[in-house]
Amino acid sequence: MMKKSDKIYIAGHRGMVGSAIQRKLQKEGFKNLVYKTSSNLDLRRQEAVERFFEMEQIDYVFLAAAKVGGIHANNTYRADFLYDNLAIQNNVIHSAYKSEVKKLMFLGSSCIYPKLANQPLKEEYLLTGPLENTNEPYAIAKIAGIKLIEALRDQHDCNFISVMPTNLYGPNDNYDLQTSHVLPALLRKFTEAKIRQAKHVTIWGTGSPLREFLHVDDMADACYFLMQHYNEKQFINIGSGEDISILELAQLIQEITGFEGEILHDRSKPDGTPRKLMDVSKLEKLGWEAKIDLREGITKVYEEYVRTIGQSNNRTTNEDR
Ligand code: GFB
Repeated sequence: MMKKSDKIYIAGHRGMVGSAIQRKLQKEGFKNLVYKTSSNLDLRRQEAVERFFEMEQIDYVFLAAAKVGGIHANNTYRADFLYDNLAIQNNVIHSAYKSEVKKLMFLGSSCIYPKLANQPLKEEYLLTGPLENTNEPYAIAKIAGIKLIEALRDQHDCNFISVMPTNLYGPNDNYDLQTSHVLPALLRKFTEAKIRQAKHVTIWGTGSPLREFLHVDDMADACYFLMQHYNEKQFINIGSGEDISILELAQLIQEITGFEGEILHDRSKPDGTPRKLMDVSKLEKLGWEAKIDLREGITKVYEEYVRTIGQSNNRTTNEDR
């Protein structure tokens, strides 16, 4: 069990996932938290990472640093997604082992599963078929991370674990329309369309792919729970156990934002995996389940997003004056 005085390093604390873990640990009363921004410590640089771990003598690591993005970013920056993620995770995991970190949690993704795997996705379906092409580089990197953790456990008896969260959303998400995931992209598109009183919003692909979404605060809660209670070699899924189609998601966001126009499709954009629903029975058996319902979670994020737009508009006005 982590003690309140233990030194905990959250790699990637400025991202949506790392910042949610930071909020959770602070709420639980952990004070000895270590962070480094990427300009202070580039996790792709082996020597720098080794030096950092030697100096800091860290007890626990949440490895949430990664190059991430939506379907278009994954498919466009294929070399970066493979190289950056392999470099980051190799350096952090290996240095954590060398400096005798008590426990490390490696965060992966639901895209590690074969494109056409049976649903819901059970942990044992890993490497039973070909991956989805649009995110193959990212998935290969994450699978390498899982295998490195397993091998370190086998060879050196490290208590390192891996968790696989489903598609996430929440505060500090990326709203860039070219590189973001679907949920923040649609929130932005519908909000802007409503403000401009546009006649339509265009979503990518057919709208038929099914996706499962989990609020990042639920994910952080699960990570905290698993860091305290889970010590197995087998990685474990984190999800809500429910999915919806992209068109249904668009309609839900349309309703939340109050946009009254039409939804159009850009069919030149890829659909990606037809379905990615996690089997969360292993996690539920341990006593954890998601608490934030999708409509409630999106409404909260929408309100935060609108506040941020308001703040940046105010800033611009003040600076203009
Ligand atoms: O969230 P998303 O980019 O990634 O897209 P994946 C999910 C689905 O939403 C795809 C559709 O079928 C998209 O075509 N979609 C509709 C849109 N409109 C939009 C839009 O405006 N923007 C975006 N981005 N999508 C990623 C993987 O897969 O999910 C990563 O590439 C990772 O490796 C991550 O696993 C969680 O769910 O398809």
